[in-house]
Amino acid sequence: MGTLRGTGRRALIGALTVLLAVGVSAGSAAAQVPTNDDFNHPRPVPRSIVNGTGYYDNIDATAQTCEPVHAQRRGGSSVWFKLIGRATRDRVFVNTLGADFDSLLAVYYGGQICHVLPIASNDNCPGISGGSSCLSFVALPNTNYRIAVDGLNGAEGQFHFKVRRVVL
Ligand SMILES: [Ca+2]
Ligand SMILES: [Ca+2]
Repeated sequence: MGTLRGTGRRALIGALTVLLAVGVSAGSAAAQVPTNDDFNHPRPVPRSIVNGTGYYDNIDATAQTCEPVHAQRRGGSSVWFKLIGRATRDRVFVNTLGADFDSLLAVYYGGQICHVLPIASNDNCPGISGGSSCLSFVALPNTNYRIAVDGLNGAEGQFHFKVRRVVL
């Protein structure tokens, strides 16, 4: 029950965040949809990134036709990253710890959203409150992967996207 109560609270905070964002942007140009909203326009994670963190948001992001259901949960506000493969076989650790909304995280192989192969996914990182996500998977040499960060039931907000690669 504590989980449900926590989720509701986060949803309310998410709603307030959206209202604030709308208020701030009123009178200026229309709010910007994240540039990595679509599967075909992912934010690249270059092969030079072995241990890196970026700060992003999924505010006003949308779901696409054919989009997989990430982590077996209803989403609706996904953004995409493209992990560029290295020459080595790596274990890749990805997380959104500290996100200010209840995130979903999922990794896929394939270049067409209607025909991707699920590799790994996570809703809530074990032992962490707040609904942030974490996972790891084995990345094959010279192979690219798409990684989705979505919000549970369309939740939106800001998140750290952390990637760490360890050679196997
Ligand atoms: Ca999207
Ligand atoms: Ca979650």
